[in-house]
Amino acid sequence: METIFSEQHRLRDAKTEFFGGELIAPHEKPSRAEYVLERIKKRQLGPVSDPQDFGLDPIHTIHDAGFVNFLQTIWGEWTTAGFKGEAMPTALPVRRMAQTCPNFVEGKLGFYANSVETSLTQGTWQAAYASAQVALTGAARLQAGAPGVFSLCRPPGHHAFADSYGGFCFLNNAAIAAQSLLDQGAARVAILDVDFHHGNGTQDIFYNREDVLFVSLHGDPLETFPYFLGHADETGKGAGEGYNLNIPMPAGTPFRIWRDALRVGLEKVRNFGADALIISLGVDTFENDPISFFKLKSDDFLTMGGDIAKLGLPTQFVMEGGYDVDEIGVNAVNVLEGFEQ
Ligand code: Q9C
Ligand code: ZN
Repeated sequence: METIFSEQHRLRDAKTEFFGGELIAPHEKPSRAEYVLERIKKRQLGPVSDPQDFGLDPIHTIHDAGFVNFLQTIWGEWTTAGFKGEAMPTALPVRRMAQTCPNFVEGKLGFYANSVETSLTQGTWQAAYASAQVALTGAARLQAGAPGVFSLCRPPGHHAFADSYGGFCFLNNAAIAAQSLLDQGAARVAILDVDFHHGNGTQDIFYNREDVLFVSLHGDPLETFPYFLGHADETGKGAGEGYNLNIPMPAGTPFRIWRDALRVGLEKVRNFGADALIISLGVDTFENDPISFFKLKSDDFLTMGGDIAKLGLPTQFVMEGGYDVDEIGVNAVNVLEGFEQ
């Protein structure tokens, strides 16, 4: 399988994540992608290619123009304002407050944030832009007839909404790839999100639509991030009714149970009649993940890939989360090798 990868991911190298009332070294760090790449080379998975540059237009098919402009300009505004640390909001437009974008940088951050652990830094936009191009290039490979491709995206994307960032995500790589497949002629695209966390941004982007099916297997949002979306009764709206499937699961879920949920999700994709499948590939379901509570073992990721392959659909894997950096390479590449076996 071919991997699409950009060195530009390193430009996202934040010093801080807001966690437990402290500013800690981020879980989402450059070594994550390097370890996955190292494993790809060790296992000789296939060629590693640079992305093409498709520009901003395909990003604007998913994201609000004001939000994209915010991501491009916020670091300059933050430093101009004289702040010393990395950019993060202090006030959020929650229930009954005005939903108007403020002029001052601190207010803009609150307006465009959906969670506040993720700081904005110099280079974040450039890395997020490159990550989206990695996703777009993978989609182009599927369009050209590849049966499978791996977009080694970093930073991840599934917590990015059309107009908000958070959860270590800025641009929604999987959503941008799905829309580009549709714009190149696919009639129906399915996104199956196997990251431990609910893909709240992806769900919201396609919630009213019948041409993109979204299926997510994740930790119950009553117990874990992103908390405010991902319940089983969220099934889509309007024309999109029936095209969203959430399968939340409790702490301690082992692969035996998780695999039953995968079977249900894959059956939903099969009945949908997708032309192509995008996997939001987080491996934070791993038993030793530092911020998650499922119990998958490294071998289970091979089985997962094999189960996905049985659908027989052109499949693009888009990297999302996974924070046990020592094992992220083995776990992610196991899914890809399981798919190809
Ligand atoms: N106590 C992705 O996996 N913070 N994002 C969790 C845990 C945010 C995860 C706090 C986790 C974001 C792409
Ligand atoms: Zn995750």
